[in-house]
This record gives sequence, structure tokens and C-alpha cells, in this order.
Amino acid sequence: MSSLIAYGLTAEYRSQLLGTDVKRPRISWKLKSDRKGTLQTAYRIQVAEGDADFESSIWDSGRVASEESVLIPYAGPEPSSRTRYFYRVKVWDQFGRESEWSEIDWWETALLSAEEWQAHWISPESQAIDPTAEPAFLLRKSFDLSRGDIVSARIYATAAGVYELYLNGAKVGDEELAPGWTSYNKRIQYQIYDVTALLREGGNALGAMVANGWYKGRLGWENKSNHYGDRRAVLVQMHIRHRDGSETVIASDESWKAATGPVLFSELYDGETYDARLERKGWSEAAFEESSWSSTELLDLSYSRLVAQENVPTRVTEIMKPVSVIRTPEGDTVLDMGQNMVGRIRLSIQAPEGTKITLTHAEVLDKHGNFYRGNIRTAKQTVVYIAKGEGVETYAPHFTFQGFRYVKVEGFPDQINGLPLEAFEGEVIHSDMQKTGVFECSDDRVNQLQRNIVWGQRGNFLDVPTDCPQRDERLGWTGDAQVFAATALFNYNGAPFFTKWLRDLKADQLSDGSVPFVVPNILQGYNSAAWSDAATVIPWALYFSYGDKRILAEQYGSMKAWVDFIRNQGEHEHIWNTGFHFGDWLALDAKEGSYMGATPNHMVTAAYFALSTRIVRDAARLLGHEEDAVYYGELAERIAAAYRDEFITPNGRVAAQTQTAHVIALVFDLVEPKDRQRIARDLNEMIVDNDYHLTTGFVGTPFLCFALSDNGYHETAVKLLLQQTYPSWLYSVSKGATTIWEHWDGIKPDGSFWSDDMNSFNHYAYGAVGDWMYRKIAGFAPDARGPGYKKIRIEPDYTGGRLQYARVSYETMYGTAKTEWTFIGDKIELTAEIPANTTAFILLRGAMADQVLCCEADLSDAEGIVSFR
Ligand code: RAM
Repeated sequence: MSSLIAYGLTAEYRSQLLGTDVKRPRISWKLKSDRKGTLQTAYRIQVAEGDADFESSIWDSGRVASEESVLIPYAGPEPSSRTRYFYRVKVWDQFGRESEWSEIDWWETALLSAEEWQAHWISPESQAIDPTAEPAFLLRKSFDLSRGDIVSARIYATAAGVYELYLNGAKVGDEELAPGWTSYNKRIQYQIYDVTALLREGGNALGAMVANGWYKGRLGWENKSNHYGDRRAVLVQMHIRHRDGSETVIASDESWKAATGPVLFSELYDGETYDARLERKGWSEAAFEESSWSSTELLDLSYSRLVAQENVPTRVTEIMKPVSVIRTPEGDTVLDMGQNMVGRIRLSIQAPEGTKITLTHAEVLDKHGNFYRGNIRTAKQTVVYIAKGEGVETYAPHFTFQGFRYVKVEGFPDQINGLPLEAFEGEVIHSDMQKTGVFECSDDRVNQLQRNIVWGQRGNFLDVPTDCPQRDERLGWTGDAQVFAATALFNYNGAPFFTKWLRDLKADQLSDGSVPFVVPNILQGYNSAAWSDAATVIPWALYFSYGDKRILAEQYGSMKAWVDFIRNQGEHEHIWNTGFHFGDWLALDAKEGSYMGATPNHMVTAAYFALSTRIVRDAARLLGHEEDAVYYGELAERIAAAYRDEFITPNGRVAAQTQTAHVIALVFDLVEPKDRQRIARDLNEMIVDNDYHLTTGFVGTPFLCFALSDNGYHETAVKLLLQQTYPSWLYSVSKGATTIWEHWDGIKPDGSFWSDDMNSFNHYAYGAVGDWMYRKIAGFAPDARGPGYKKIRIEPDYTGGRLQYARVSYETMYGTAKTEWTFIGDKIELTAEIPANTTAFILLRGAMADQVLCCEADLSDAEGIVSFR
């Protein structure tokens, strides 16, 4: 019995990946072993086409002597379209053991070339149904299958707009808001569905419902619609495979019929109006009488922009129950979901025909306890349901999402006498990423902060990393994503999510290297330090967390172009002192009435210029671009030198008296070693003088605690984290926040609001402190010497003295890693568990090697310890 086995197989980060156009998907596995310190010494991968018969495999890697078990590219023959590939793995370890074959996993290819699209983009005939009409369009096609010998069936579908598909009356798949949001001018994802079980011999029918979504709907605060086009359309192609290998193809064309239905209005920001009396019963079934439906027409939209779904799907991931009904002083009836969430309400109701129920969504109540929507600005976030009066009706909006904790209910039957809570459910909707990280410590307020960070991520990772999910904005702000990425990658596996988004970033980058403020770019603003640096920081973060070199190679041109763009600005090659910048956005040292903190913009631009240049240098080295590595290496040196010339006094002081200026000087490693201590001391003093309160904005906040912890002031950092009075992370927690606020003082100590104008209560940027909590409080991080957690660093700092314990569990690509430290009296116990085929470097501060016991044994006798000193 071998107790060594490969398990948890994935291709492109996913098990059973249904539909990809990646031709060389990368295979990863984890190792299970009953011996401590197991390292893989060799592997063998087999891939079979069509069925799991490995006797006739199309690719056998043979025994490859290698420790690598993550992201190994398939290297067999060119794959075919619409084909399932099965794969399995066996491994050898350093104890000379050979494992059995792993369980089998598979991936399936989608359409590998644009020529394979037989379907046409279709839309209702404009004569019959006004293309600008608000109601969602219904499109249908019935067809006969004279043969029942169906072995498999797939649908490849997408829309200009957002769509849902139905087959024989059943909804196809469990995705929401497909096709997701990409830079539609350049890239549109299509989805792949396995519909084998929904088909039958005889009459069948397909139905598609399509609304505006990101393609045609209102986006941004300037009240603009039609960002990508002014007509909605769908593209649907179904392949039905019969037992003898032949195929029937059903594809959208002008034989499809069109109508409108119960969805009278649907917009991402504004909500949905649904009149159940207008439902067309059986509209996606064969027997439906369609003679009153109008024709469809073909639209000349692109096939070359189509890409198979890259991101994980958007789904309902959790159901929340309202915790109470509130009767506000103004007399409104309001549901409290107990959590600021993103998604929608599902409602069950029994009411007379024509009863109209209105749900209005908001994040907070005002200081008097009244329903408050000021901060949602012009986004209506209103869902209207009109009952058909036929027994119990359930409904959730189809093509919209809301950011809310509170729901004002109007028109519910008999609501004067109270609302039945069980009639409402909150469906949480976001990209269904794999949850990877758990952080916990002995302070419940910090644990609440961590939950708020995670909820902020869930609410704002709805296919695109957005600033906020509720007001008339919800855009892929590059700066917000950039500062939050490292934290995000602890909490969830973000590789497919960010891979897709980075491709959009690259697609929207201009030929001079300019990077937009928001991606997908609907604002036409470009180039701000710390925002546009998402182009370099995020690919590098993916490499660090997953060892993913391919995304680095793919983005390398974009990363370089961004750095070259900066170098070409202004009159000084090494100081970027021109153009508009958001600066230390929302810092508290801003002038009255300004959003921009007091840290001089050009310190921020210079610091990020240095950072991005170094990332390009390191990426160049890794990818084997030696000349580039030298070039960007030297450039980075000169930038750092110019920075010191400009911003550090000869005696080693930072030329601006702001916390953020000190933070970036330290963390971006821009100062001479001789000046480091002094600058750290100055920073510490500024914080002590401010009674342990921060003043930092978007730029300084993510790094503030790192600057302290890494320079001898960890205690101060911990005090800042635990600070509860305004301004601090725990201030919002003390005010009952369940997500991260955009502003430190979103709600002021007296209960009033910072402003109506820009006051999101679900803005993850300041949640970037999570990165430091994982790394410095729990002491858990990937090690630069073995990216992707091949090597792990466990280096907790318990000197803060205020926490009793902290622990992390994190699902690496190699398996689960865990670490926990806890005070037992004045002794510290540390437990660490790392996956097979990884090693960890553990630093025990203040410990003497000869006093450390490992599983009750001296270190020198302990199993699994490679070396110590
Ligand atoms: C705001 C956004 C975002 C920020 C930009 C500069 O409108 O909400 O958080 O990055 O401005």
C-alpha cells in the first residue's frame, strides 16, 4: 500500500474545466504522504482524448525528474475543439516510493478557432421591437430531434448585453450576469454549458432572455449608456452528439422568434421591474404557440473577439436571511439583512393579481434610524414586482445587482401588520472563487475586521474588481485593485479572476503605454501613479502567490510599456513630475474640501516608478530577458537616486511631514541604509504624537503597518491595528460596520455622514491591511526564493504583546498550510503544518535553538527539520 499519492488535480486552476480555449493548459496536483518532509523527485502525466482510456493516451510525459507539481503545461499534440481530455498523474518521492495513479480529472476544449462559429448574432427585428425599448428581449427556437441517441450536448453562448438561457423550460447553468464584463470592444467571453440532460427525443426549444448589462446599460456617474453598442444581441450554438459520432447543430439565426416578456426594465445600477402578469408561460418549450412573435434579424458583430470563459463563473454563493424588520421613525418598513451584502433579494409572495411590491436597497440608516440612500447617488437600486395572483410566487431579479444591508419594502400585502421574514432571502452574488485563506486571532474586533475585508472582496469581485458595488460607479478602478490584490490573493484564489482582468487591462492600454484609471475602460482617463501601476503589481502578485510565470510572460510587454511610458513623461527622466494624479487619495491630511492627501504627488509618482521598474527588472530576469533585466535594473537605481536627491534631506529626513511620505520611503526601499532608522523613528513619533492614529489614504494605508513592523516598531503597528477611536480600522467596526468603508469617517462619531457625494460603505481599499495581518501578525507568507509557496516563510511577531494567539490556514497550490502561535503563560507555542513537496523557513524570534522543542524532541532529533541554527 503506497501512502504517497497525487490528489486535487487541476488544469488552469480548475478541476473539471468545462470549456477553455487555452491550448496548453497547465496541470497542477497536490501530494498526500504519510511521511514528514516528503518531496517529489519525479512525476509522470498521462492525457487521454475523448475517454479515460490511458492505454491509448495522446500524451505521456514519461518519468520526468522534477520537484515541480504546479502549473506544468500540457505538451502533447495540438488539442482539438470541443473535446474532453482526461488526465492523471503519478509521482515519486525522495524515499524512493512510486505512487499509484491519481484519480482522473479532465478539461474540455471549447471552440478553438473563430471559424467554428456557425451561429449568427441575432436581435429582434427593429421594425417590430424597438431596439431601444426597455424590456428584456426573449428569443426562442423550437426544433425536433428525431433521434434519441444523444451522448452529449454543449451550448456555446454569449450576448451583447447580459443573458440567461433556457432549454425546454429549465434554466441552463447556474451562472449569473453572463457573459461577464470585459473590454467588449476587444474581448467578449462566451460560456460553455453541458445540456445533455435537458434534451429529449422529439420537440425541444431553446430560449434566451437578454437585457442591457454592461454592454448597453448605464455605466459611470455621467448618466451614459451604450458604452459598447446600442443593440442587444445573442449568439447561441448548440452541438448535439449522437451515438454514431454524428452531430446536430442548432445555432442562432433569423429563424428564431422574438418578443418581450415580464422583465419591463433592468439595469445594473437601477434594478429591475418585473410584471408577472406578462410572463409567457412555456416560452422556452416546444409546444409554445409563437405565431404572435416577431422575426429576428442578424447583426454584424464580431467573432474574432470571442474568447472562452476565462474567469470563474459569477454565482449565488450564499443565502442570507433577514435578521429583523425595522419600523423607522419616518414610518418606513425596512428589512435588515444583518450584513452589507451584494446580490439580490428573492421574494416569495401570495397576493392578488396586480399587487405591486417595491424593494429599495440601501447600505445604512441615518443617525435617526431612517432609511438613507444619499450615498447611492443616482443608482436607483429599486426592484419592482407585480404579482400575477396565482398561488405562491417567487421572484429574484435577473439582470441587476444591489449593494445593501437594508431593504425598504412597499406594497407587501398586509405589511402594516408586519412582514413575514421568511418571505425574503438575500442571495449573495460574486465570482465564485475558491476560498483559500482564513485568518483569526484572539481579538474579536480584529476578527470582525477580517470578516469585513472578506465581505468587501466578495461584494466587489463580481467579475471585475470594482471600487464599490452600490452607487452609480461600480468600476474596475485600477488603484483600488492594485492596493488590495495581495490581500485578496490570501483570502481567495484570484488567479483566473485577475488573469481575465489583466488581459482587459492590456487590451485597453494605449500604444504609448498609457494605462486607464478603470478597466474595462469606460472613462477615458489615463495614467495616475499607484492606479496604473496595477499593470505591474498585479501580475507580479500572481506570480508570487501561484508561481504563475505564464501570466507574467503574457503581461510582460504591457508591464514594460507602462514603465517606458512613465520614463517618457516630463522633463526629468527619473522623476515623474507632470500630469494629473490621484495622489494619496482620501488621506486625512488633505486640505479642506480636497480628496487628495498632503503627501506631494511627485513623491508618490517617484516611488511607484521605482517599484514598477524593479518589478519589470525582476520579471525580465525570470523570463530570461537578460538585456532588459540589466536595463531596468540600472534605471531603477537611477530612479531611487533621483528620489533621494529630491525628497530626502542630506541629513536623512523625509522632505514632507506626512505619514504616507515616510511609509513609502521605507517600504519602497528608497532610502540609504544609514537613514532608515531615523526615518522609521520619525514615522513612529508622528504616530505617537497623533495618539496612535493614522492619517493615511489609498497610497499609504496598505503599507503603514509594514513600514513600522519591518523597521523595529511592530508594537506601534499593532497598537494602530487595535486602535478603536477615529480614525482607525476598528473605528468602523465599533460603529457596527460589516464591510470596509471608503472613508475613515464615513459615519462620524456623532452619527452624521462624511458626505452624500462619495461615501461608499463597501470599498475594499483600506482592507489592504489584511496582507499585513496574514504576514506579520500570523507571520505567514510566500518566500521569494520559492514563489507560489514552494517555499513558505513563517515568521510571526508576537512582540506586540496585545494578542494571545493568531492563526492562519491557507490553501496553497501544494495543499493546506497552517500556522498558529499562542501564549501559554510566558511561553509561546507555535504549530506549523506545511504541505508535502514544500519547505518552510521558520523564524522564532527571541528563541534559543537549544531551548526549542519540536514535538517534544530536541531540534536535532526532530523529524522533518532540514536544518536549524
Ligand atoms: C473614486 C473611486 C475609487 C478611486 C477613484 C480615484 O471615484 O471610488 O475608489 O480609486 O475615485
